[in-house]
Amino acid sequence: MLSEQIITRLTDIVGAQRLLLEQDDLQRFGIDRTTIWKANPCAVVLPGSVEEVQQLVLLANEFNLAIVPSGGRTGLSGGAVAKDGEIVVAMDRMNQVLDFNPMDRCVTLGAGMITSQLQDFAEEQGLFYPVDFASTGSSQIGGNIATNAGGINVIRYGMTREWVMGLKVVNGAGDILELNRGLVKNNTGYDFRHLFIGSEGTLGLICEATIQLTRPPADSTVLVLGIDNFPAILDVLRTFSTEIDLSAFEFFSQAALDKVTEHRGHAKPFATQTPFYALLEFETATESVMDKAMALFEKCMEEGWVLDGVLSQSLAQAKALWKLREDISETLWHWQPYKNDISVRVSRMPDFLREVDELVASRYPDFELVWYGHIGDGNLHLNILKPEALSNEDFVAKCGNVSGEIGQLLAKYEGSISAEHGVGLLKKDYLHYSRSPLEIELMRSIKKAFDPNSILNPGKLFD
Ligand code: 2HG
Ligand code: ZN
Repeated sequence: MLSEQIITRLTDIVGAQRLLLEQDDLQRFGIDRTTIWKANPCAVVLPGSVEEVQQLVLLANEFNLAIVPSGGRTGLSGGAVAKDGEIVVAMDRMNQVLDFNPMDRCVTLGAGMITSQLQDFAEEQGLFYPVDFASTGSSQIGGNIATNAGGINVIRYGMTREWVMGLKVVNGAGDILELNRGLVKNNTGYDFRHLFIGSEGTLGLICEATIQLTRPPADSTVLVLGIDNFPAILDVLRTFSTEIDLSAFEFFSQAALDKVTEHRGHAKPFATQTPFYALLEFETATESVMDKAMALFEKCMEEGWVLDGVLSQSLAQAKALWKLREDISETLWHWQPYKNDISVRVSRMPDFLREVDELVASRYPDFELVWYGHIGDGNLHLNILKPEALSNEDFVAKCGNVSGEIGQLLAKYEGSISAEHGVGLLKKDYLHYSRSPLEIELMRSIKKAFDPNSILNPGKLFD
């Protein structure tokens, strides 16, 4: 419960309309897409300017209040969960385009802008913002930056980090920092911009961002291939990527395809059933690319890697094929999945996946695994489905054990316990499998430098 004094101070900063204290609002703003924790913030505030954000942070320091920065709350690791009476600072109102320069192809915007609005803005300017994923309709740019969001085009365009040219942030001490100011070249020591990207709201609140836009791609074609076994997916990846610039190389298992076709009513790509499917996308500006793709497809069939395939003949068909991959995450909510978002080097994926399959089959035989992900980036989304007989608590506890065992395997394979979703609350107990004790200690020192009283997103990333 907040004291009258703090309520008055919060109202002075954002105005009574922008201070939300009703249970409905607390529940809505206090949670992300995870289902493990319960929302329990003490208040939600909606600042309208960088100065208001600064005032809020100064107030939090004065009264030792914790702040949870909040974007579109589409996260899958609990990074935006407010479960311990924190104040949620939601950036929704700071969503305007503030500046655009066609020469620099840079746009400066409020961190609360929805990702798809940035994509639309770019298109209106004849340009392109290439970071793309299923939740672009509700995620916000600030959240994308705070988690260094990845998505389906990383193989070609990289993660969010690649597109951030500048940031205006309020750190945990309440200072306003302008980082990099849109410069392409700026070798003046430590680049704090990159520290804030992926910091999950633990160092500062991202208020404004300057984003690089690029030339739009030419029309592209989607190819879905039915693949005989997991190692063969990598043969296909190598074969295609040495000859063609791929903009996506995704994969999913037969189990994922079955669930998405049954529950969404999507048509199967072809009649043949195969253990795995790969989805490739590439620009087809010239006939020769298409000829090359057909020749590579035939080679993969001759080698026995690929058993069947379909090539999109229209934009509508390309979109329909993408749905088979993009709708998997949403479909799986039906089975209360426990999510793992892990990566190893692409070359190590077959051995790693085999070891995880063997581990789960021998130690957790009642668990169904659904594999899919961004295989071109070495990123696997392993979803474990809850067996009906198991209670929620027992399932989460058992999955925690699985994560520990997968963590050990990841340490052996020198992989990451979080490829693109972030650490948040869900993965912090496993951070040490990917980062050394010294690295984690250095992270703590960095947090102290930017957030000396630990008021920003405490308990996220590490304790
Ligand atoms: C995707 O690639 C998303 O579809 C979500 O990153 C993955 O829900 C998941 O496990
Ligand atoms: Zn993903």
